[in-house]
Amino acid sequence: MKRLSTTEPGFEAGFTAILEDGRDTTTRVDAAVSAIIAAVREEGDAALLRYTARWDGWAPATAQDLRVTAAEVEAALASIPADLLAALDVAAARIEAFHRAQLPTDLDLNGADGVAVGMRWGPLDAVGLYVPGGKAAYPSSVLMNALPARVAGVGRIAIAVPATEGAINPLVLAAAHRAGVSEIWRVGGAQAVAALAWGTQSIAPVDRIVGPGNAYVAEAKRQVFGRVGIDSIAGPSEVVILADADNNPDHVALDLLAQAEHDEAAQSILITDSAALADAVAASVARELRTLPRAGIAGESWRDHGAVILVRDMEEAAALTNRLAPEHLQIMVADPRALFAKIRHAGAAFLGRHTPEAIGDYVAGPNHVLPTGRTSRFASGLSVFDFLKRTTWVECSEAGLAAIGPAAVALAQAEGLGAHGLSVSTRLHSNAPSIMAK
Ligand code: HSO
Ligand code: ZN
Repeated sequence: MKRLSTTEPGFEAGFTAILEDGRDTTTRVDAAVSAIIAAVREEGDAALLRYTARWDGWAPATAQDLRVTAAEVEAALASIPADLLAALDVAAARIEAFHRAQLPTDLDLNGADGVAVGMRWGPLDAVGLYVPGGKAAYPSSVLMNALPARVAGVGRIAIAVPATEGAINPLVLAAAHRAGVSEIWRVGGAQAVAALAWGTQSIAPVDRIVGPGNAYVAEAKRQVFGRVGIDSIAGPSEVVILADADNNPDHVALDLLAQAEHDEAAQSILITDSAALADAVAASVARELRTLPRAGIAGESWRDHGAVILVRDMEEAAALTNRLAPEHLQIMVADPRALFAKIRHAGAAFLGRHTPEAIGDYVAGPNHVLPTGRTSRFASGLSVFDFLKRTTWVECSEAGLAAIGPAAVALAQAEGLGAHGLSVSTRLHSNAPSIMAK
């Protein structure tokens, strides 16, 4: 863990090192991935069966075995304790409601000049959601990815999730069911992404692929981009916590560790104007690391990427936060909204002393798929907008065309595009519509 103070001479160098901490250690797998995609495009299901047998530890006999049946989903639901299903429901209802409130309205500008213009929102037809297998399969992420698509009105949502020995985490199936997913395929890796993008005999192609995955999945999404849309490629998670002296150091410590336990490459940063709090939090982190189940991962993240930054005042804290542009930001001060007003770059903010980031991971409502690696400078978290697109429209009356047409003709002439000019001017000078009416 790095300790910095803005009053010390070496601060700028230390802070720059944090900004440039290249935490994404994705290995290069582009050649392997393009071979997998080529095989799926060429052979379809046969390639999926072969790769599944080779890498997922079970051998499907036919492509039908790749599809999770309704009976399997029912069995998964029956195997989950009622209180856990109820928790899933609390989360789903809140996420759904928040995303429903995001739905935009169409534009319909009825120009007095006889030219009406507008913009109409519409859902994508089909979306593929990749869900990692094993331990990285977060049911909460299934809700966060699938519910916005559902709320946007996407007709078909297909999930791809690798199954170890043929089995899938029942809570993932329950989350998919609750989110109204149409199809679940027991297939993973780059081959799953290829199948969703290009289609096979069994799996119909989708229009956009979202969801996290390992290096192969991320590279496959990059390679199918253009054929289909993709979401952003997520890097390791991070949190910045702004906290004044009036905080319980154990709360702050656990909030830092909640991020650190995701990944050895995760980054947790405390920025405070209280040296006493900084010391107490550092001590509490060390204490908690003795008992946390994922202490290995969290400890490594904290040691290699963690930081405690002492500032003169919270104004300075806001300025540093804007340079960090963190994925998650907790603001634990007396007037969090006033400080939040000074923040320009953060994927999601958690305001006050009673709002740990973990509440946003599961049940608050806003999406937990957020821009990492300082990309909140230009990117935003997942929302219904990722599953909607816009069609603009124009409708000219005869008088409207007469009013703005000559300007189009002049510009067409300047661009040397004769047919463009004529397609407008011929309408300006012809009275064909009134002849037809006679
Ligand atoms: N904090 C993670 C999301 C997550 N946490 C899922 C727990 N489960 C990235 O925003
Ligand atoms: Zn989390």
